[in-house]
Amino acid sequence: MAVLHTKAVTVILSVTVLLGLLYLSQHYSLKYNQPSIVHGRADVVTVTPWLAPVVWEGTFNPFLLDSIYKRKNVTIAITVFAVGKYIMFLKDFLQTSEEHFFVGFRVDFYVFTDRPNEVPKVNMAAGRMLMVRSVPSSNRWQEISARRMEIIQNLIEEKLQNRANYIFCLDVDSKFHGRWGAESLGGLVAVIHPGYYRDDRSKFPYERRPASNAYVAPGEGDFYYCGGAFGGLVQEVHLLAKTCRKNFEDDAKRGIEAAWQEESHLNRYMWINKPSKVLSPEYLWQDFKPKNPEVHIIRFSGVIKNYANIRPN
Ligand code: UD2
Repeated sequence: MAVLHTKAVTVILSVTVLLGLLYLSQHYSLKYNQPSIVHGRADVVTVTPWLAPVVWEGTFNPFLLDSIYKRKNVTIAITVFAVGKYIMFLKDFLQTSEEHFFVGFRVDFYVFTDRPNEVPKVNMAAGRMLMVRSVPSSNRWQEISARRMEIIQNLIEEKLQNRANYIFCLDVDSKFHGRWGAESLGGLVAVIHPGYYRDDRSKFPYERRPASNAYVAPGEGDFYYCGGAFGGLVQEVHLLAKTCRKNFEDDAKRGIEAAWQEESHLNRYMWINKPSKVLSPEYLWQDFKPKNPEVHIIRFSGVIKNYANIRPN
């Protein structure tokens, strides 16, 4: 009896020590340089006037961020459209995402295409999945690009609400070149367009006709954001997609198509509903653009393409 009792005590003690070690390893094992509030990137702005962080290389600790979000066990959904000849970009997009995009996290890729048989086979790490959904083709590229909002809204309603925490919606004609990870997670996340971030806002290609729901008046607008990359919490992106879709369709009923389709509506939305995190142009560069000195790393970049060869119109 006494032997049994001693054994039980030993087991209980061992389990307690193990649990203690586990707790300590999760909470105290991460060692990193002391953060400073007086030294940091001085060549770029790292916070918006509404106090959202602007994410640049050198403003965050990737290991710390990964450890914070890994503990939360998050799932990230990605939407990517590869309609018509744009299917040719999918392989590189997927392959480079394995190397750089949320490595070590649970990621669900949703590919929308009219050519499901041409979706390439790409080896994916454990916890990463590819789902292919058929969408109709169109003879107007503007419609393919703009209808993404409707399809994203429907996907969230049908599938994502209880399955994913965050979603990013990305252009397919792009490749990953550097880390894109947990530092990008936030409620509503917008990416600053690489083409206009040094310009005065009067030069931004916002929709300028007051008759459009995407209208941004002179003297308004914070930044010019990309249509090719945005995201955030699933609920926040649902609201964005639903609103942009409705505004786009209301415009269409009145015979208006905004200057840059859903990108114009997205910019209007982000003016009214400020993003809680802004990603610098590191998160969507363009291969044809030489790197500016403040850009220390290009994480994701649009490939050079011949529009006449790949678009339906
Ligand atoms: C910009 C935006 C894009 C969109 C567009 C305006 C960036 C980097 N890009 O790029 O997101 O807002 O302006 O409408 O911000 N697609 C197909 N098949 C087609 C045409 C388009 O699958 O035939 C999809 C594909 O995922 C592509 C995306 O739509 O990446 C955007 O089309 P784009 O790359 O031709 O648009 P672009 O370069 O004018």
